[in-house]
Amino acid sequence: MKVELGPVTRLEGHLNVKTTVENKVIVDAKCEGEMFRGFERILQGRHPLDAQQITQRICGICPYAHGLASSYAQEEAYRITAPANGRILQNLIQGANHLYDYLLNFYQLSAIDFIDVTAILKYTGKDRDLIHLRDWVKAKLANGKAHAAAPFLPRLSGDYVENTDINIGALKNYLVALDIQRKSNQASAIFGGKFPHATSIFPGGCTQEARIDLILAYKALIEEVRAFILDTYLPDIMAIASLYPAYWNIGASKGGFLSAGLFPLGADQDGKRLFSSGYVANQTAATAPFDCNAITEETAHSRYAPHGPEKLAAGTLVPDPSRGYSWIKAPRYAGQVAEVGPAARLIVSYHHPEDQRVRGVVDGYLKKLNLTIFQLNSVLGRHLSRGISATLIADYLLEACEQLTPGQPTMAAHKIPATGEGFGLTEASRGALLHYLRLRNGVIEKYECVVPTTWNCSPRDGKEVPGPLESALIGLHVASPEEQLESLRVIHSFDPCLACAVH
Ligand code: NFE
Repeated sequence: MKVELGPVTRLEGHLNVKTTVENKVIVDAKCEGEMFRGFERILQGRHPLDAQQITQRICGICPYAHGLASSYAQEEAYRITAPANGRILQNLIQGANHLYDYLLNFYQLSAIDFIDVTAILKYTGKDRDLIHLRDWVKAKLANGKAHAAAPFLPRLSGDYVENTDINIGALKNYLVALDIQRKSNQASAIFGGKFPHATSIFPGGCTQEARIDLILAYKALIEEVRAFILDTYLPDIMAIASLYPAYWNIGASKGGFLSAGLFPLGADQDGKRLFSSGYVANQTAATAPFDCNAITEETAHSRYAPHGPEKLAAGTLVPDPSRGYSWIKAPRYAGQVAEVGPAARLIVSYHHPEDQRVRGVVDGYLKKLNLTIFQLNSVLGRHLSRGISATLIADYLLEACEQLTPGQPTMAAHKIPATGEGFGLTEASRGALLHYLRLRNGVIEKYECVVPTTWNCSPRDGKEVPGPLESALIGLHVASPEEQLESLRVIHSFDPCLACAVH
């Protein structure tokens, strides 16, 4: 039977997944990005300093990553580098955004695929937030308006957690996590100017100062967020993992793993990063350095004029709604499908000889849970990878605050050349993000973005190879073919953002 899962909720943007199910097993899956956007066209002919502002509008969740990728690309085109303070401030803005985003994915978007929210109806305690939630859900049900109790009800049927205390504890943390996310966003805004779209991110650094009062305010917020990550977020991931161990082996994508590297540790964006860049082939330790020239995009099944694999500098964008099944293009790395995101980032760093710190922390979890590194390529593996990344990032941000030198410059001077080109690489929370820009006569002649969800929700390529999410769904057993709670768990583990994917 054929079952459409769209519009898939609890993600950003417009995703449909068309599945074919036989004997309760998904035998085919197609991810459809359902809306065209066209940011790359909007940028053509504009002044390059518009780019780090306009590209942030691709998304309200990961805007700083777009602003930074654009700034890095412009730095390369202008042949400048940021002063040490400027690079650190860029990292501080982006890092707090990662923490917010991981908590959002787990509590608001994914956890209620496992938690039984109806447990709140049995709540008899004194917590004001939970009493409020209970009475709100009760009132909706009493009015026959269960459909209005979104995002909790209605829901798909399935094997939700049975223990009432665990369910109610998780719902409490769902509410607390909202407050902690606000604190992360406040921290970003201290140096970014505001959330979601930062005014201060700029090629060559950051226009905010490295003032002591700002640094202390930032640290205080990140310390609170870090405490929540250690005391609540990681234990909640472990609790779900202990109840659903099968999900360490469910939802694996079939391609390789790609990371663009995150947080330059010196002023040079091409130098060492906290999380390294690279490509790792599935189930092997075969690694390759990240090479922008190995990236192509193709449109065999996308709603654009047909073309085979194109390098970024040559990339075209001619919409054709009569073709294909998705507005997402099909990016490939050296011709291979690649998963990006928290699991891919850890898998790449784990195999990188210089990333001993990441490897040590990841090894600790793998040993404790009796897992292999490639089991991070799973539903639980992606959630654990976000949790591990959150601890590493929070620690790094606090250390980085100590490396700022108050009073020293945060911006490099620059002169915009008439011609030039540059690549900007970073890891958005959802994975590898690449911006390419080329200048002619001092304006943007060409702009290309290759975005995390473009990789993960890629349609088939010209060789009919499915994208990562498609391949993770094919072979999945579903208890109810019509509802497919299991598919939703797989999809949410990738944390798709369709606004970004199509851009
Ligand atoms: Ni719109 Fe984004 C992240 C980027 S994902 S959220 O993370 O870039 O495609």
